[in-house]
Amino acid sequence: MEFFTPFNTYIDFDEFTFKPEGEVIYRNLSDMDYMYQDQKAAQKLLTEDPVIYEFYTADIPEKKGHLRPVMSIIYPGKVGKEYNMTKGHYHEKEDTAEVYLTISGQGKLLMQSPENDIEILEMEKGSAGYIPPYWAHRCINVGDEPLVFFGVYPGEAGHDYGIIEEKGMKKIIVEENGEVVIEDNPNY
Ligand code: PAN
Ligand code: ZN
Repeated sequence: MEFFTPFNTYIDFDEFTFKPEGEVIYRNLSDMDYMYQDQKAAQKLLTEDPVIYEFYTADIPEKKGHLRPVMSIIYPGKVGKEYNMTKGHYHEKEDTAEVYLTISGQGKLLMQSPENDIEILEMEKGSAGYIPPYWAHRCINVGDEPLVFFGVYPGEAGHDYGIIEEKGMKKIIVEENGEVVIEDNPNY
């Protein structure tokens, strides 16, 4: 492995800045509108094309031996009755884990095993959710403020969005009469 110099990344826990910024990725609704159940609501919102979430990564090689820190911010909101969420993915190198430390907001960490078992962890300030190897993971903002979390994953993990882009995950998280409800994905 090549020589690498130690360095700090600074996260502002009030302003949610991440410095020095490596790559910043913005996901607008138009990047994932097909992932929401209510296509009428999605198409209507597309005229505004809101940023659903953004994430900040440090400039660290995507290679075995390294660890990549990431800060993600999911903005509050819904598409129809479905809360704003990340696309979700399996790691391309499936036997790699990840940890998500929630900095602010209220969310759900939805995970799905290769056997299609579902596990859901609460995300709230101070929760450090463990995503074991092989589990797909998606975060859902069920609150009314930004859901901000810091993650660390192995450099070689890679991201596989394929299956989730095709049919989503087995469960969806929606608002029903003001309550957060977990439902079966009708398209699954
Ligand atoms: C995270 C995610 C980030 C965005 O850094 O990549 O929260 O979610 P999507 O990748 O599903 O769009 C992570 O899990 N990295 O492995
Ligand atoms: Zn991941």
